[in-house]
Amino acid sequence: MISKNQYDAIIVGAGFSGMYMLHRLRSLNLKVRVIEKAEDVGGTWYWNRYPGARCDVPSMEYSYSFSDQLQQDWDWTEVMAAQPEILTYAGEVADRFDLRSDIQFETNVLSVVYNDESRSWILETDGPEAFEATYCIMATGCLSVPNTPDISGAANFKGDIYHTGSWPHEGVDFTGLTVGIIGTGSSGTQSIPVIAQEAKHLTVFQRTPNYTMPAHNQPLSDSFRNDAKANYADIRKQQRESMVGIIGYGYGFGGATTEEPTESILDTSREERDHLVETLGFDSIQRFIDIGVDMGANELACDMYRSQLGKVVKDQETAQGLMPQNYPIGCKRPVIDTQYFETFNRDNVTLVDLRKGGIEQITTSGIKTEQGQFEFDVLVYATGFDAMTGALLAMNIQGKDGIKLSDTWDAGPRSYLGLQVHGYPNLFTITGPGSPSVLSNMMVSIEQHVDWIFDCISYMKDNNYDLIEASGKAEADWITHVNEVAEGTMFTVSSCHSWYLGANIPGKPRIFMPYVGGVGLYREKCDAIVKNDYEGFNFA
Ligand code: NA7
Repeated sequence: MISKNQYDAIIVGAGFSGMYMLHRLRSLNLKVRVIEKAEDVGGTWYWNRYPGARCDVPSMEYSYSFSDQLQQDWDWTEVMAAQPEILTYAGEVADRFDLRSDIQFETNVLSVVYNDESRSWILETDGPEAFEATYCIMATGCLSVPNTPDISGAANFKGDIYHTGSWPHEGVDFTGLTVGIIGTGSSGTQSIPVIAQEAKHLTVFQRTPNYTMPAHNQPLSDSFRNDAKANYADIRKQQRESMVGIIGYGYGFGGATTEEPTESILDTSREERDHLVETLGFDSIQRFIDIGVDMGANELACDMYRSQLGKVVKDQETAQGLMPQNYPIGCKRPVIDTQYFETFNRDNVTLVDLRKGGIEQITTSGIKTEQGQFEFDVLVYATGFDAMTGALLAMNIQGKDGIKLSDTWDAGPRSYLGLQVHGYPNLFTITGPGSPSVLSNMMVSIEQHVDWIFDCISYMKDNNYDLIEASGKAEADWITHVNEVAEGTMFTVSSCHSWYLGANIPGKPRIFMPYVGGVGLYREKCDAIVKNDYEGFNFA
């Protein structure tokens, strides 16, 4: 017999958004429970333990700002932190604010159903208990459902198969093994150089080459850290008002430019561009203002990029294979790397450019492609995630009148501000589709959404409301706005097949999901809506 636990709020997910949401709601004296699938906190950093996993945002900025004591006490060791350090930080936050006592670990949510009569959400899990709550807050992350491609024969493979997005906690020892890896997005680009150092041989199966930039990661000095800590109030303010929630505090090591781009690439001569590549390498393209807004300018930058790649990779056939073609720089999420292209100069690394012939099947001992058979002991999928909507749709959410989220989002996600969906009262999505989310420093966007939801629930308490729902019109207007600002950017050109558009998942509707307007503008809009008595939301 399933017992039902009554709560004011249920939060699903104990990553950085769920932890902070719990911390804030406790201060309202609400009865709150967090449900988390993993054995501990950390979200994406709990699961993504693959070799080389590292954040691509400077660590001084990829951290909570809500507690000055926390940001003063914590010492990041590198410009961009590696996964173990970020997971330790998440654990420290859980300890410091005693969060674990209100988190139910190792519990998977199976369904989330709105009860029209009791005006509450009922969550069933794979555990013995069900949960009922007035508010249901989805802190389920944007990149939390691994995408495992449906390649025939996978079940026959005799060796171990791993996915970068759900890596074994005990690690994997590749010493003496031959390894195949599918995927050259951020996870592949980070893990390939590290696996190559350990494995006997590494075969990289690449469907689309990526534009990746050198990370220039470095240890942080005490003086740098102390300076940042002394300036944290200002740094945080600038982050919140910026475009992507990053001000680049910590960039500039190893030769990367920290200067705002000022030049037009269209005004440069071939000789000037060659000279820039010669002196600055891949970083040379970061000095131009127009490559993000003009396709002709973008193509010139792509040429500079390919020219540098041809210099770094010694074997010219491999270099050609690694060169991105026919889609613009900036349409996919930027990838940064440490010694990625250099890794292809190693004798124990082979590139299989799937543009010359795709994967036919996985065999007992490797992968058969249209170019031939490749043998290895272990297979790694670095094939990404069902981004932004995957986790929400996996939970069988049903709103008012039994409507299913999978039907509401049949043609792609719909939402007001990425915070609420019409027809799903009292259900909030932290960094949901339609908000800056994955186009930003997630920490900045998470804190802004959590604070907004906290203020909203406080307002409801103060005004004796127990129900909030986004209006259908406000939602429709917001979607129009999200589409308008995305139009004409590199993100939506027809040659771009990014996971922002859902293009990596067969059958997923192609629609641009995040909000391009920037975190500063987005915050202003959210604040203005609040000032205007929560314009676009209905209360009861
Ligand atoms: P990504 O960026 O989605 O990369 C996945 C990679 O896997 C990409 O190169 C895909 O090629 C490739 N892929 C996916 N399915 C297949 C099949 N069936 N065959 C061959 N290759 C395939 O995921 P990541 O985990 O690397 O990064 C996700 C985000 O995490 C990243 O942006 C950071 O924000 C952190 P494709 O390009 O689709 O041709």
